[in-house]
Amino acid sequence: MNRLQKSYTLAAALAACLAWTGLHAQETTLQPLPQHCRLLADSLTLPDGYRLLADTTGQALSPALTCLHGLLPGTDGTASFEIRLGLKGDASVRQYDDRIPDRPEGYYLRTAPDGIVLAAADARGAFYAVQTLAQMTAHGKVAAGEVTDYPDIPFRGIVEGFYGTPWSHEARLGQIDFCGRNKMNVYIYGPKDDPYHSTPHWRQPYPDDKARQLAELADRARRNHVIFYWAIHPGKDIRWDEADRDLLLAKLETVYRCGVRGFAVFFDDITGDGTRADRQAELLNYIDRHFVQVKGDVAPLIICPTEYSKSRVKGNGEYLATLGRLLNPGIQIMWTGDRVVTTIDRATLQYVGSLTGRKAYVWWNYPVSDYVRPHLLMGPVYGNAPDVASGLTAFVANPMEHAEASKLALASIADYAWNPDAYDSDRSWHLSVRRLMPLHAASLETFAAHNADPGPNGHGFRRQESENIRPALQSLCASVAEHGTPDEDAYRQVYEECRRIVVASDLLMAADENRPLTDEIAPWLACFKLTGEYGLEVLRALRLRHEGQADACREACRHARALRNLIGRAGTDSKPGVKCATLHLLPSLDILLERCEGQ
Ligand code: LOG
Repeated sequence: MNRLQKSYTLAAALAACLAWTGLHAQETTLQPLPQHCRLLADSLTLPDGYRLLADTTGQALSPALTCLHGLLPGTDGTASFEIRLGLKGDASVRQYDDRIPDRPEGYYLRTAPDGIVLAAADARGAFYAVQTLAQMTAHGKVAAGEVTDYPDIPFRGIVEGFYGTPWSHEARLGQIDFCGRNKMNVYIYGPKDDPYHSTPHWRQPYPDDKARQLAELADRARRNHVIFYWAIHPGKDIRWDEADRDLLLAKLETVYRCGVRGFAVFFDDITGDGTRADRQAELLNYIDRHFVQVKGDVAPLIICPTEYSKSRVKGNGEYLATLGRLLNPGIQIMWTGDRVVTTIDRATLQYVGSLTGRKAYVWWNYPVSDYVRPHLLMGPVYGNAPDVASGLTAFVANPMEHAEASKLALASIADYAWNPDAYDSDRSWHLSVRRLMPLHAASLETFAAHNADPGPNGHGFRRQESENIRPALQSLCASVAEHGTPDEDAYRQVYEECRRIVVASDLLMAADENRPLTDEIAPWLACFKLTGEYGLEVLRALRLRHEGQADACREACRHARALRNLIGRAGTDSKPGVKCATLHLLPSLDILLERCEGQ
């Protein structure tokens, strides 16, 4: 029985039991979706004060406690409502020990009229229990019920590994908090355009201000139970000699002194001598032996190989086989799948696993848009297989240079990586939209639904787009092509969608709810509004033509054509070439306009 069936059976049993007691189970809005969850429709009113029973296991629980105090500030030693927070074996939660999943990062959470239990397998699990509690809490009330939870994939997170303007320091701090809230435990810092990460300055230490920022990121990561990895990309000009090896180690040492405790070496997108598997393995093993093992508090090393996707593998895969044979066990090897940009399935994991003799550390190239910069990739996250967990150790995603807009996909990726076989892309997308802009969710959803496909690209990676209106667009175009008369129902649907687009653009542009996001996507919002206006004018031309009002139709066509030209010129000096709705909506409107212009 797979997990989906398991949960379903549980849900059916529960429904029967709740029906008997006259209660209704609440459809969960928790994200990532927990493994097992039973929430009742009736929520509990939280008292002003509560008694905290938490064992102080050194510093381990401090991120969880800080988060709990932020959520529920009113500790009161005399209150009758108890909150118990602890790890397996702690006195505070001993009576719940057998409910704690025997899995890394597992936790058991129970909210009931007499109190709350947060009992975890380890410190990160305790932190995640509090994150789940936070999602169950609103306006002084908490959903009542039980959650038993753990991740299926051990490492989940973000690899800031794109070409283009690296994220700002503020954006990174926000992303690390976002990781914590979404139960992601890895952030890999490797922006291609940081000169101290790659050529020309990988050999030099960071200037003081940048070093201070790294220290701040590492600290923020610790507070969120995120492993902050710093990556170096030396392969464009590395010399395989002691001098460069020592410079590289010295650089790692300077970053270590900033508080960073995770390191990666990237050899992607290089040519020449840097691509040699034996030398790369020798360097990584040297770092492992003389740095990671000596320090004792550093996470396992990660390498991004030169042949990081099946499409890059030469011959019979000797390169990867060499890495697999030579690299110390425990060193993680990244993999983007059969192609550079593609979805992940079991077959690709088996392929790379059999070459390297270890599970893959997946670098997923989504929602990265550095190869299609005019587009935003904000549609549902779909296509990865549900049965991947046994073939990989990690699933980290490479985002867009737009940090806030990336959060839409990243929240779903966190959801998928936590519980892949129960992942539902539409459910996840709707929830992620709501998290980003709860007050403008409908508008943001309209925007995101039409900003999904990357357009034609060298990787052959495409996404569905405008799915809600696609059938109506097809019928409208077909009816006009076949008998010149627009199908009424299709016409009305497309008209309403274009109205929605104009309104959504205005509402989002005027909104103060999430300025970092709306400022970031402002050039696309302007283009999106033009697209809606263009659609409305094309439809008006179509109606006038149908009514036989030739002159008025011509005028409408002129205006529509002007709007179309403005769409073609959309963008600003800093963001040239902005594209929206290019897969179905815009091409359909173009066909209709040409038809009207042809009279
Ligand atoms: C780069 C990456 C880039 C991505 C998408 C890897 C391992 N490396 O083709 O920096 O963001 O593709 O364009 C890459 O994916 N190379």
